[in-house]
Order: sequence, then structure tokens, then C-alpha cells
Amino acid sequence: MSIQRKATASVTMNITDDEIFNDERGYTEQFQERVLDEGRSTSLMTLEKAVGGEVRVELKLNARLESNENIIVDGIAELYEGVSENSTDLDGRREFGMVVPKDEIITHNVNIRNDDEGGDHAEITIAISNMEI
Ligand SMILES: [Ca+2]
Ligand SMILES: [Ca+2]
Ligand SMILES: [Ca+2]
Repeated sequence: MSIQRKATASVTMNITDDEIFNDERGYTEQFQERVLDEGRSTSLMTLEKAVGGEVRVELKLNARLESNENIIVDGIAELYEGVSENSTDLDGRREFGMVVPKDEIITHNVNIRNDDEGGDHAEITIAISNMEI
């Protein structure tokens, strides 16, 4: 019998589109719940938010349940900035990992910046739980 656990992800995202006078700000949050089967990588969340006509932040979280019942989370956050919110100019990228032991909740903060041109930034808070089904 293979192991199954329930993962929940609760994410908040604060984004700032830097401007000379008044910065433009945006906020979003999302909650997701997924049943994980041992050994198989599963998409836990994708979240995208655009702000101020120029900035877009994308977050992807994947989760895998190990045989010791730890949940391993791999995440990628990307900040795009250009002449529209659909810009494909990637100006900042963060990869990160989390280990969430059985019956625990782990929180991780990701700060992403416009590394190429400065100014714009986003703060992301990610809480993942590893629960019984
Ligand atoms: Ca701007
Ligand atoms: Ca703007
Ligand atoms: Ca740019």
C-alpha cells in the first residue's frame, strides 16, 4: 500500500511596481490542497499577479512525498518587467526548496527583486502543511 498525505499551501504575495513618484502596489493570496502519492511530483500551486501596467510575478510550487513521509517542495518565483504586464523580460528569479515533516507546517519567505534594472520587488510568504488525509 503506497503512502498518501495531504499537502496544503497558503501563499500571500505583495508586489511593488517602482515609479518615480508613486509606486504601484498589488496583493494576492491563494490556498490550495492536494493529495500526494509517494514518489510522484505533483503541482501544488501556480500563482500569477500583475501590477501597475509593467510588472508581473509568477510562482510555481511542486511537491513530492518521500517514503519517510516528508514532503519536499520545490519552488520558482519569477519577476517580469517591461512595457506591459504581459512582458517576457525576466528581471528576477528565485529558486528555493522546503522540507515539510509529517504533521508540521513550515513557512518560507521569498524576496524577489528586479535584479537587472532595480526598483521593483515582491515579497512572497509560503506556508505548507503535511497532514493526514
Ligand atoms: Ca514601473
Ligand atoms: Ca506602472
Ligand atoms: Ca525590464
